[in-house]
Amino acid sequence: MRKKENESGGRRLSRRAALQLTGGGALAFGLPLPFLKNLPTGVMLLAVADDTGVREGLTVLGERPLNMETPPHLLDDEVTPGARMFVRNNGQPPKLEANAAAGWKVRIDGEVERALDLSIADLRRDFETVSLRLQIECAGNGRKFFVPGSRGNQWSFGAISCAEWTGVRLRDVLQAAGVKPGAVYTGHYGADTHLSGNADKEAISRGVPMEKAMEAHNLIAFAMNGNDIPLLNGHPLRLVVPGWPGSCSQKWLKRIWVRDQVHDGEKMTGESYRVPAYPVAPGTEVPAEDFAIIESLPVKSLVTFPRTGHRVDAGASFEVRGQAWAGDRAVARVDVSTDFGSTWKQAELAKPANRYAWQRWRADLSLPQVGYYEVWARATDDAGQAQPPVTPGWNPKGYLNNMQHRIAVVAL
Ligand SMILES: Nc1nc2c(c(=O)[nH]1)N[C@H]1C(S)=C(S)[C@@H](COP(=O)(O)O)O[C@H]1N2
Ligand SMILES: [Mo]
Repeated sequence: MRKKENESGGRRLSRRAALQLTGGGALAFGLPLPFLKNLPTGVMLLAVADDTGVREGLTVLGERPLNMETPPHLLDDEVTPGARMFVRNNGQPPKLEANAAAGWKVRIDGEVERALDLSIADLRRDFETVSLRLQIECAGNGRKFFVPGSRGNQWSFGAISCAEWTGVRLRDVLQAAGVKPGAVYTGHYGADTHLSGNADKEAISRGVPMEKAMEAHNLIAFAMNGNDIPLLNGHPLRLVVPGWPGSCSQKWLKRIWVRDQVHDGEKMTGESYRVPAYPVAPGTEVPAEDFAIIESLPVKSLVTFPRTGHRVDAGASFEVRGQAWAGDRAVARVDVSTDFGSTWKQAELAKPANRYAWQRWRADLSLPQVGYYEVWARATDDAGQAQPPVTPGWNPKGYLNNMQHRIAVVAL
């Protein structure tokens, strides 16, 4: 196999190698595969064959499982394209046949009047199809900045997306199954496999309380941005439960088990997606019984333009812009500062395309004299909660870091 370095230090596939990998498919030509060397064949094939191509410019945080985040300047699109979606895998993505969608079924069972086995054709035929722009953010986004740190993917700012998802309402499907009065929680299952290869273990299986499950914006989605869902983002069927930890949005969805108790699947217990129920000093050992399950994610924003390191003329006006979101809440305002938070200027803030879509913000700024500046952005939600300038409440696994994002700008 011919090897060629690209600027990110990764390798490019030769045309012949790409043909061998994809069995003749043309998807991988010329795409960089920075992680090629260490990937087991199955994942490599999936990455090569993913219909977004290999996601150029994303930062690979881990290869097994494959995890990548999107630098803020690549999150400037109002609707995140597949090629710029972060990827968070807890296990090994399923190896899918080309026509996996045709034979796919999802089972709804447990505390329901009638268990349902639904194909994607059934979902399309029996339920109203809706399209919504929905945020998915990993609860560990920002983990990298906690001190002391914790194991797990060292996400900085880029484990967030807002794509347009098309599917049916989870609520409508649950109602068709007939939720029994004893229903407490959902439990979600996907077709990916545990890293150990043990078929009896789930990579991840999380859920939400019935009240959240019945909220009208949760989708069982079969399309994204008007196309098939990319393989790495859950093709051919996934849940999207916006505003809560991304881990509630099961990819490669096979089953929703309606539980008569709080779901106790993989990564529902212990320190996974749970934080101390009260504020603790950094590094504290917290007793197991004092953890609470994370629900809505906190208010947050990004500066997506310009890219950090930008140069402007002193005194000249320049545009800054970005995205803001607030879990179950809406963003009420965004302010920006060029003097390390001493003074703030209110940005223009767009309404969300729909509830749970992120909100675009922009401001015109100028820098008084030649020198080094930072642009800080601070979003405030409709309950008056604003982003802190530094890491908020420390917790053992480094969840819920909604500190302000800042970029460097140099005035010349
Ligand atoms: N089946 C399955 N679903 C999953 C995961 C997974 O590992 N397997 N990861 C979850 C986590 S932790 C997050 S943050 C989101 C990420 O979605 P994305 O990879 O499409 O960006 O998917 C969630 N759904
Ligand atoms: Mo996540």
